[in-house]
Amino acid sequence: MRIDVLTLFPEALDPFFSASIIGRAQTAGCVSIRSTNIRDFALDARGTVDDRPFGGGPGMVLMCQPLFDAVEKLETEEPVPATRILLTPQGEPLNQALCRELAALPRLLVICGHYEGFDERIRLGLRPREISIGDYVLSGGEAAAMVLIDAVVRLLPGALGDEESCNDESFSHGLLEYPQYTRPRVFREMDVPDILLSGDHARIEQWRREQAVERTARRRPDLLDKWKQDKVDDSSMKE
Ligand code: 6GU
Repeated sequence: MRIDVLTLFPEALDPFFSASIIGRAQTAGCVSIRSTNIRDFALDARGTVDDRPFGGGPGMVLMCQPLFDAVEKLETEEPVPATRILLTPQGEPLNQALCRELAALPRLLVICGHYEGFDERIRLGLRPREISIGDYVLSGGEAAAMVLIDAVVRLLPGALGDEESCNDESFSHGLLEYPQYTRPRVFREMDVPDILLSGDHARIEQWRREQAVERTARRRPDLLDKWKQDKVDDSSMKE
């Protein structure tokens, strides 16, 4: 997969893409991520990319021209068609299903904004898929780009050490993860549950399942309802 990020702060993003799982995924050849400064496409020497809003009001608005030029330049550099993504709190909410959908695409072009807003013609002219990472306001799209790219890249084949550790986690089955323990068996008078030391893999499996359901019921009843519904849908499909 190829990912381009258009941002006014590439220096904020680049260290994140070089570190940890994403860095390793790039070294392993699963993904190639490149950030480009929107300011490089300004036409004047001062690097102007924003201007005051028509109609008045506070703040500055990201202009069309630098962004259109940047998108068109990046897209013609390579023949692989890019899916344009605009990060905005007005977008569709990011979830695991959407991450899976994005992970199956050959190329993403992620646009971060860092100003009070975009010229509306960026939406109308570039027709990006608009995505939000949650119901709160960030000062810019950079943190959202890190979230989205992390969540997508870890799903790419070969990005994680072993495929197991990806499939088993929260949301893949629609439930939150079960509790995990490692050594020592007792820490500050807190014991590891006996069943995990029993060696009885069938019962351990069942216990983990129960813990996951119970934890989801208590913390995220909304997810549990959805999980139950999906199970019903699955079994009626098989009939
Ligand atoms: Cl994608 N951008 C900004 N600026 N704020 C957000 C967001 C994105 N998602 C949630 N809040």
